[in-house]
Amino acid sequence: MRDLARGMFVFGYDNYMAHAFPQDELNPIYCRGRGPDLGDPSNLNINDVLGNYSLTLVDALDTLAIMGNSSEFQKAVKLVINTVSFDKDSTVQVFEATIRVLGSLLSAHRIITDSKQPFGDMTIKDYDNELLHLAHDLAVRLLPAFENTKTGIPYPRVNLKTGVPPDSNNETCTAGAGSLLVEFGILSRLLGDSTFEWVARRAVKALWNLRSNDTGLLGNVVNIQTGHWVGKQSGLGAGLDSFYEYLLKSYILFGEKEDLEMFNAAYQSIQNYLRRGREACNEGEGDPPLYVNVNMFSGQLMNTWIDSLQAFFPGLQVLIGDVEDAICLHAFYYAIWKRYGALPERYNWQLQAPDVLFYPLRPELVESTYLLYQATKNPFYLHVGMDILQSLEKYTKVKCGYATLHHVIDKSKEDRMESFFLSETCKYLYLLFDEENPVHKSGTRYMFTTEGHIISVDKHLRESPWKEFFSEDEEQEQQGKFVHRPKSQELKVINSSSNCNRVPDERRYSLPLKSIYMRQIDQMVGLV
Ligand code: DMJ
Repeated sequence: MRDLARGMFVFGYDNYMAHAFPQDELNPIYCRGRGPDLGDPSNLNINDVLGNYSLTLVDALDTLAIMGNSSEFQKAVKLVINTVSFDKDSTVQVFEATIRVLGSLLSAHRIITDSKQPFGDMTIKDYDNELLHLAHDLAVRLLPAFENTKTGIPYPRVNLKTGVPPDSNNETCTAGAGSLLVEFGILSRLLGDSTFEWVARRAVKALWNLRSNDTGLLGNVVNIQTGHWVGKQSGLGAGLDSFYEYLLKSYILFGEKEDLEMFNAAYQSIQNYLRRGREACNEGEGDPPLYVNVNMFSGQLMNTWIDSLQAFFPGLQVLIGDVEDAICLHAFYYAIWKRYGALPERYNWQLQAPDVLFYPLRPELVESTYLLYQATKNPFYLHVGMDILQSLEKYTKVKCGYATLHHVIDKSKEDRMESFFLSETCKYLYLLFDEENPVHKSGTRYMFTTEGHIISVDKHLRESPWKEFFSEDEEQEQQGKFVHRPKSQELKVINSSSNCNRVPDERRYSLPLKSIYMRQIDQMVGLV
């Protein structure tokens, strides 16, 4: 299975290099490349992601390293250094440029400069921090998004040459504006320049201060000048997903307690208002736990769909040790996958049918599967990974790569292979089956950014000249490579009897969820 996952990545990557590079994306059906749709600047679906900066190559760098392919990694890094420039008349989405490009450059820079070189020789001859300089250059070009905003919440889009476009939209989604802290914080700490972390942190705090006094929830779309919520929907998926993720991951990386405090409060509100179903995942009566979309002010149900982005949440729950609850939500998403061989973008749990039918090769279910396997070592998750791999091969493989499913039922396709397929979907699948990978065995603790880029967690990133140092003692108390365990008084999660609610060893080789509950979930998605 590991070789199959590697083969999937290689097929997509080689075809991108052969048919699309230096353009941003591969059109895998017609075997050609695609850059920003300059003819139609309003085509945000495409232009938000593409920037005319060889996106897929940049996004794939650390996957090459994780797979131990040093010659291709070195070749790719040199290509990036020699050919990628951000001095482009491209209007990009700040969030996408940050997580896909900035994050990848920082990750690869750390891999190159790691004195231990756990993935093999990934050093670059005469490397002079070029990737860090590129990251810096990009971040400087993104900074105008944080200017002339009354709240400190950034504009969603910026032109890399000219700054915020004059006709710019004042509305942004919470995840887009509030999930920049990991990459901006790393950059600040590597450069010793607080600017980037400061603006990203100010945005998080501004959003946080706009949460509802009654429920503690945030909405999904906000006006950056007035601070009014334009979208009052609160949920775990689109518009909010990585906001929660980065509160916790910023804490893991930088050790700033305020990030953990915000995460804890957000997690509590999520449990109070979004979680429906029986109290425990694996015992008791009632419907299986499910996280729904509610009005941020009233906590009232807003609709009856969940989206595929939400499938990342069990992985986040693993990081805080709420493994039992993670098992149930993951099982729900896996049941949907089993029914369609993919995850529809939106699934209506009341109608037991998809509301939005496409599947753009997203990684979230694989990501949670991988993290649950790391936490439980239950072979069930290897089986899930195998199932996902086989469906991808069967339904999405085309002449020159892997294509977006336009329709999860009739399996018709769109000519698009998003860069996260190589940076996340293939990476998590490969790591799931590669027990001996240095990510698991090297003794270094790694954290994945929201785009799946690895960043080693070490005390140097906790040092900031503009903040007091994170205490060594506290750092040593944190154990485990993936399962971060904050101190009990710091992190209290509902439905958890302990902070790390691990699955007992005796359940390791039985189903993680009692078969009666598995069947119940299968019934809920119309599988049986
Ligand atoms: C990725 O770009 C990131 O994971 C992001 O946080 C949201 N989801 C997409 C892939 O689905």
